[in-house]
Amino acid sequence: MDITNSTPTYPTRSLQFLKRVDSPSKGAYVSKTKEPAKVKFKVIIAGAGLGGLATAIALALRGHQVTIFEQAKELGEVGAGIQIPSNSSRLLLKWGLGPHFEGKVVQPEGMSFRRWQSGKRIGYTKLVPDFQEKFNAPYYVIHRAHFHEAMHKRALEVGVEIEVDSKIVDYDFDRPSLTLENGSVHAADLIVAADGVKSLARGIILGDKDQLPRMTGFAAYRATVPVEKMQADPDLAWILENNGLHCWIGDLRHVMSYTIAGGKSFNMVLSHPEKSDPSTWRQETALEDMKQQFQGWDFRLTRVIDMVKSTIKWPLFTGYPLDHWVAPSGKALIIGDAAHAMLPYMSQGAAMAVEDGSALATILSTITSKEDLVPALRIFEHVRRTRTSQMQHASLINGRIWHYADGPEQRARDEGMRPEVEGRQFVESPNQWSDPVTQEWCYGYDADAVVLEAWEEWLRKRDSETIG
Ligand SMILES: Cc1cc2nc3c(=O)[nH]c(=O)nc-3n(C[C@H](O)[C@H](O)[C@H](O)COP(=O)(O)OP(=O)(O)OC[C@H]3O[C@@H](n4cnc5c(N)ncnc54)[C@H](O)[C@@H]3O)c2cc1C
Ligand SMILES: *[C@@H]1O[C@H](CO)[C@@H](O)[C@H](O)[C@H]1NC(C)=O
Ligand SMILES: CC(=O)N[C@H]1CO[C@H](CO)[C@@H](O)[C@@H]1O
Repeated sequence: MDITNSTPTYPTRSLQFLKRVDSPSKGAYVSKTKEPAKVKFKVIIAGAGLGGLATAIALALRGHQVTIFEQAKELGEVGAGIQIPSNSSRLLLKWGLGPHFEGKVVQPEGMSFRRWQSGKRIGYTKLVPDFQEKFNAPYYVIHRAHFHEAMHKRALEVGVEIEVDSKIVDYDFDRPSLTLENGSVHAADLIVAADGVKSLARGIILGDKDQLPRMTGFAAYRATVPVEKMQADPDLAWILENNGLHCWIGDLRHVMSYTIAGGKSFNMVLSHPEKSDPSTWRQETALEDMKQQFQGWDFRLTRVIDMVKSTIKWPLFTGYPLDHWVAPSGKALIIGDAAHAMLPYMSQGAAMAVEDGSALATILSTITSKEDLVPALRIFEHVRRTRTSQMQHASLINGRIWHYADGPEQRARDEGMRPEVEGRQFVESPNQWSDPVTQEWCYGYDADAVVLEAWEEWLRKRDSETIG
């Protein structure tokens, strides 16, 4: 074995410089992850959300034949923002979404955490140029509708067929096939269900092992305010400078905010405690309730909240690591929120679905015979289940770190973030965007490389067993 060339088996930063020798687009894995598939599959995807579209694009780019069935009459997303962290943007740009993002994405200069009452900055992660330099990809925020539209356009460009107004009412995962509401039956080599948190496929694949995503005791209001309105107020204009992300944190509540729509709209996600059943919520009172929840917070924040004309209240669920994602036949699986719903506190839900799609396309394009489909899906399931359950956990942990009432934990937390605000060196931070170890795990993750490595290891093991 060539020891000098093998991956270090201990934590080290001593080889970091190697990452900067060549631009990443010339790296071995990247070229490998662009190779066309050796076996071409006919794939049906259930659901044209961000996860379904991402998976469709990744598969079609490798030469697989992809059809999506979507129940909605028209494609689209809700009117709110979404963050696209570096390791998701890296994949999306590789898939050619760049031109569709132009004029739509915003690249925030940094992320600031703020005290709930004074707005004083207590934590800070510099994103530009740091994330681009460290993780070879920008950190974007975007309007969900623009993100969805970009994905939709790219999917059509690469030959994906999308059928709207096509509600799936049943699956036969042995064949595999699915039945639409209008009675038509559609078969394929593989069915990928990206049908969201209320997934029909999940229950069929897991049977009595199914675990429904659970309420977390939190809900979020989502709202936007036109940027001109804020610019007109001298107390508020600073919030818009450099398109920064700002997160006010306090007792059981927080407000994550940033500018979307190419800089025209200010987006907020306002998380607060909520134990009641979503079916009892009344959207008519949501606006008033929202203002109530944040009374006494930073007067500049509440002034922005007062500018909101309408809001939607969302329940916040988290899933738990599921027993399996792949049907016993090995011809169907769940991905995205269907497989791993999570609190939005790491801003990684859709990013995980993008990673799922990329990893799936990569492993399916490496196999050399249809017989390898089943083991390949098992390896995929293992790798992705590990990654996404960790992210579910990290999201829950942010709910703990951010939501302390004023007191000893809050003071220790704020003290722990102080070096990053003052521009001093640090080796750990309660801010999970800044903590060096969390950061490397979260944004330095290469979904394609990890799944390929696991697959190659499985192949080596199989080959040595056949020979032995
Ligand atoms: C408040 C909030 C903020 C968030 N912020 C971020 C963020 O900043 N960054 C991030 O990465 N993620 C974020 N997320 C998470 C992200 O929105 C989700 O993880 C992501 O949208 C999931 O995509 P999906 O395709 O798996 O599911 P969905 O978007 O739910 O798509 C499922 C699709 O399947 C269709 N479907 C369902 N059933 C059927 C059927 N029977 N037949 C046909 N079609 C069907 C649905 O109509 C839908 O189009 C946030 C979530 C919330 C709630
Ligand atoms: C049912 O819907 C599908 C997809 O939208 C379509 O292709 C098919 O022709 C429809 N079948 C009938 C019988 O209407
Ligand atoms: C898939 C992907 O974009 N992976 C990148 C994540 O960031 C690291 C840097 O830490 C790159 O080396 C990977 O290529």
